[in-house]
Amino acid sequence: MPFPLSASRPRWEIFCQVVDNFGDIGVCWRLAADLVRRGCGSVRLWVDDWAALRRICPDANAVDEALGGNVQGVELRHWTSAFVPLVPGEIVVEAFACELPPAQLEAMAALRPAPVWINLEYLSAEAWVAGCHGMASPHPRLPLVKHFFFPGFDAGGGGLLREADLLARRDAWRVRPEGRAAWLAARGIDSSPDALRVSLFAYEQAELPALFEAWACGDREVCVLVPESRVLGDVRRALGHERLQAGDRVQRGALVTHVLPFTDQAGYDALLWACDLNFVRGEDSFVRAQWAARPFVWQIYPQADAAHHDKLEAFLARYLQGLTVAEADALARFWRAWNGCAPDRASPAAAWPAFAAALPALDLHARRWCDVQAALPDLAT
Ligand code: TRH
Repeated sequence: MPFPLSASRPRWEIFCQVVDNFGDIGVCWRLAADLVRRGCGSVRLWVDDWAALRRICPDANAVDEALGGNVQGVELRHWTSAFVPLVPGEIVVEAFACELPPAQLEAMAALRPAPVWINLEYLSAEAWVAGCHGMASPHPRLPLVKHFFFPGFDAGGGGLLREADLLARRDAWRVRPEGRAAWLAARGIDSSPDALRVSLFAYEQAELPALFEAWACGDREVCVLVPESRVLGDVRRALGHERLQAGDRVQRGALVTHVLPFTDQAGYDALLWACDLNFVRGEDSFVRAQWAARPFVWQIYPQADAAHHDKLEAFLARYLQGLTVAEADALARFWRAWNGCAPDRASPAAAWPAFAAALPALDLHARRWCDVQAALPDLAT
């Protein structure tokens, strides 16, 4: 996508409005930090929800919310209704169609040459994405042109966020004693070597108690690591433990559950790397699970008009390629059950045995998928 850039190390300005949950700020903070680390220029990140930023990036606790400040080379600014523009960046990114304040647009229009203005869109595997990536949208009144940037899973889209050293760090962490073994020991996670280690990051999930019951009654130990998230209420219900909180460990038959505190993004990567199967959600954790190169289950962010079902199917259509019919069926049936859209209304508990049996094949498949995606240019590039 040819963007006319006037500077080799431009000033970037990213605007992020947190709609719900952590995905929006998760993506924006990751992008901002990645650009700085790669030496792509200076980056200013405006965030409307300072509390959400602090959870994703605990270093922001040291920054004065009113004044803003620097974390990992990124200039953090609180975007409030009293917004006053600074000298705009040469590249201005509005994330996920958040509307730029009128004063910002005026300031951008006064700049010569006009800034490159990018609308970073949500990730989707749907085929129409390639046709819309890079599309221009001139401002109706000001001399500014906005370009749409769509992340994606093939060369027709804008790629996925992947830090340059991510996969090398992951592999080193998995084998070094101070990596995975130390991480598990520090959390008191003492699962047997043949246990299935599962991370569970999810929205509310009414079907969880039945799945936990299936795991508790199974032959193989299932060690579930649950970072604090919206699913915790269902975990409490499933275990009959109303006060369950971070730091707790509960055993029911073959099921051992550990609740973990919400960590920074690096800590969340470690959780994914430590597990054999990852339940993820939304956008950013969904992508990180793919870089973890282990089987995963995606809970898509629900949309009112059920548009998310099409997005789920679009990803499945890509991801299932290369699996046998039986393996593909096992994965698709479990994923659909987890998202409440199985055509036969199967529950995750009913779909679990076939999915569990397919895990060795899905493990190889996850590695292959990761390699194919890693061969494409990443989003920051
Ligand atoms: O929080 P999400 O549900 O975000 C969603 C999606 O982005 C969706 O597309 C968007 O429309 C909606 O919000 C409003 O899930 P997601 O995208 O996985 O973001 C979670 C972020 O939290 C991700 O960056 C990983 C991070 N995280 C941590 O940093 N530490 C943790 O302990 C955990 C569990 C997550």
